[in-house]
Amino acid sequence: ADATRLGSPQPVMVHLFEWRWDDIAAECEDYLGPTGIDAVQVSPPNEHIVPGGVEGAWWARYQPVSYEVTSRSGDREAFEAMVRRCDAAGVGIVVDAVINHMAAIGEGEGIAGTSYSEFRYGDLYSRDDFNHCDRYDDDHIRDYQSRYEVQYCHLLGLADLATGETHVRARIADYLQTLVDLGVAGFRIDAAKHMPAEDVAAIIDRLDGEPYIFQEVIDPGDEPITKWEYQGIAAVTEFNYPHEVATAIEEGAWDRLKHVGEGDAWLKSDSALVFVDNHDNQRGHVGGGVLMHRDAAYPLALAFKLAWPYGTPKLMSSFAFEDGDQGPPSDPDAGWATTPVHGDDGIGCLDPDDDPNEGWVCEHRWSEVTAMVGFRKAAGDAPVTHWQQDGATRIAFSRDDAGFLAINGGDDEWDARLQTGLPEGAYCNVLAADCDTPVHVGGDGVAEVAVRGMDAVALQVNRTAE
Ligand code: LM2
Ligand code: CA
Repeated sequence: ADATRLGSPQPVMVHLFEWRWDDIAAECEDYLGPTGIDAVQVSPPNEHIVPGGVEGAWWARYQPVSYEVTSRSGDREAFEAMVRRCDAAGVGIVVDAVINHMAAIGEGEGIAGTSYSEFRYGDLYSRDDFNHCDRYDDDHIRDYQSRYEVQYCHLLGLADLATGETHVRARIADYLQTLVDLGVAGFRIDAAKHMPAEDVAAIIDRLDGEPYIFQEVIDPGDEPITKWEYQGIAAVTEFNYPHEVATAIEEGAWDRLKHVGEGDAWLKSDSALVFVDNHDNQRGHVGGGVLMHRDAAYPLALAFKLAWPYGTPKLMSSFAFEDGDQGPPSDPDAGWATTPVHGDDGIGCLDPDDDPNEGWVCEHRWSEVTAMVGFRKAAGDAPVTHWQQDGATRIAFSRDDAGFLAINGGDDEWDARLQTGLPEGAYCNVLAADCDTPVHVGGDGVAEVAVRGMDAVALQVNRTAE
């Protein structure tokens, strides 16, 4: 679970959900590389269904038809160019690998023209390559308390691959190896909980190269299959994180954030992939009850995440939506082709103050976010010191002698003298637009800070006023 494989000691990842390969390439050069974001999680690059009914639904990407590298985001040539350009900008590509299943049982044609029918996907897989759990008429997963059902029946009716079989493992590993050979930096293993941990391990063992891998295991804490089973293989999504951050903030108990990552219920820091929201829970698809771009407290939650030294943080970069099934901004006349973020015809990134139901949100470009990415890098591996709080809504902590963050989750201004670990000096609040009102830290490390309601102040050692 070595996150430094992403190319830096404290890597930060962003999920450019449903972005086109060409746009991601440009984003690596224009924003991500310069900001210090190390990696991009991209939507599944392989051939998927052409969504009917729900026009352009995003979840078409989670229904593979073949391992051909052609998708709504672009073709193989565009994918390769993106990997090259991002790599040159110092940004790794992390592929969302949908390997537990193929498209929903049925028939149709994929986006690259591959035909499929019941348990047959082109020349890739046929009936014997699938699990047939023999529990119900349709063999869909119903009982999440049954380990067997969760791993051997069909998740949402998606044809469940027999990942215990050597030849199925070999096909999946071939696909992943092709991507490693193209230069991708890592993988998100989709629906890992739905594959026995030993199957995931066996597939990964077949790969040459050292990709960074994180496994998506949704462990609500009361099911037989747990995140602990996967921790020894590679990193794992820590679903306590979005839920604890959201509930602590919504309940006005910001002081609980002090315990994020602490104790037996949490994955080890270097095994944990952490996030405030993801593409599923921001639209209530799997869970919900999280903070997202629409919420006023979201930038503060992200500031906390980027300042808090637990786990490998992933940022969500969303498209706005009204309907949870809605696909990305796209042009129905062009066969649901995704609208570019960059370029003359692109609708560009939304102003964060707008609240429309369509458009690219680009949370990763928000000034608070880019500032806090810089903070995380500057803080390095400095430990948390000087935790302070005033009631339950006002919290502050240092990253030893490298940084300091104060968050005011209340409505009234918080004027306080707070202990930092910083050397004496006049510091810029990196979350402010300018450095017109520097924060003074005395020789004793005490800072005089004024934090407006629902706002934060962040100081970092290399950012002093001139
Ligand atoms: C995941 N992780 O384990 C993804 O993060 C999640 O986004 C995927 O579900 C899921 N697992 C399968 O890869 C999404 C979406 C579902 C959608 C599936 C497949 O959340 O709603 O299911 O992708 O496209 C859709 C329909 C559902 C239908 C299913 C099969 O929404 O109603 O179920 O297709 O036709 C009958
Ligand atoms: Ca399975």
